[in-house]
Amino acid sequence: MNIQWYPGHMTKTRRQIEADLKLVDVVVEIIDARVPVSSRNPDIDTICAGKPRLIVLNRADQADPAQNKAWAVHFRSQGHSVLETDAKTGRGINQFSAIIQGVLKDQIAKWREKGQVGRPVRAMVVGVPNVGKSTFINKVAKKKSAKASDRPGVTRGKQWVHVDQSLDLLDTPGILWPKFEDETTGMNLAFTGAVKDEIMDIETLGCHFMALLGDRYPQALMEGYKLTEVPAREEGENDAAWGYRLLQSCAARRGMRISGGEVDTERMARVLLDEYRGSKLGRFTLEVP
Ligand SMILES: Nc1nc2c(ncn2[C@@H]2O[C@H](COP(=O)(O)OP(=O)(O)OP(=O)(O)O)[C@@H](O)[C@H]2O)c(=O)[nH]1
Ligand SMILES: [Mg+2]
Repeated sequence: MNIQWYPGHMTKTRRQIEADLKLVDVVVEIIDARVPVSSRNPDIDTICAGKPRLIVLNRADQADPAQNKAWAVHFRSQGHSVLETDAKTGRGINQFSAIIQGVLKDQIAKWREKGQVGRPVRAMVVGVPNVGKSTFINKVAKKKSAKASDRPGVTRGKQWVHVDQSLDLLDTPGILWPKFEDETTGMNLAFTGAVKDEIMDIETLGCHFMALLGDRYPQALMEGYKLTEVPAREEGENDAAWGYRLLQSCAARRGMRISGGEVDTERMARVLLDEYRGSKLGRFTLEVP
């Protein structure tokens, strides 16, 4: 499954981010705790090189708690400051201000020397689509300033949000990059909702996600769809084929049928992805450090 999504508005946003970088003191890179590698945009790394940066491991509530810890340790070992958050409920958000002050410690000391006491920190919030940038900003600001919704591509232009006298945040539209390194990156971004569903074949995506769950989280699959067992992968059977059989089993258990009595695998694929994205199947981290 070769997934690519890089519409014109993302090219435009990329240029905007490059231009606005000189207006900010720090970059807040929000990544998805479920896919901490795939949700790191290499373009953002290139553009923002040289700017102080904070990595926010958002959607921590949807990822495996032990893996969240491991990923935080991993990024810190690379010299990054890391904050773990659940922007939906606000968990972790109250540590944001202190961490930012820490990241900019030297800068703030310099401002003080120059007599610029009380200069507000300006931070640009960047990340892949749908990772929770606007929700994060709203939680930090304690008001619904930025539009947020559970699909990718909601924020369409940049927006400054004034938090208080010490902090201003710049919300930006989510961006991807022109060519994903491999199939897995594209699929991880698709599973988690960073890629628009309309550009993909959802049934095929569902097959691949079923195979991933069958391999790594069979227990969750059995519990979520009340299976007595997960049909075993046959010798040489690929993800698409095995995943399709798993979709059939789950659709049968849920009584999803099309006229004529056949199981409705396409509907099952949508339900699977909806339930996963809606945290109904459990907390899974799809990439390990
Ligand atoms: N469970 C969970 N849901 C979250 C979290 N953060 C954001 N969401 C939800 O994810 C959806 C997307 O959030 P947005 O804030 O619109 O994401 P965005 O990164 O601004 O998206 P774009 O503007 O489209 O790039 C919303 O329905 C949020 O409620 C989180 O930490 N945990
Ligand atoms: Mg947004």
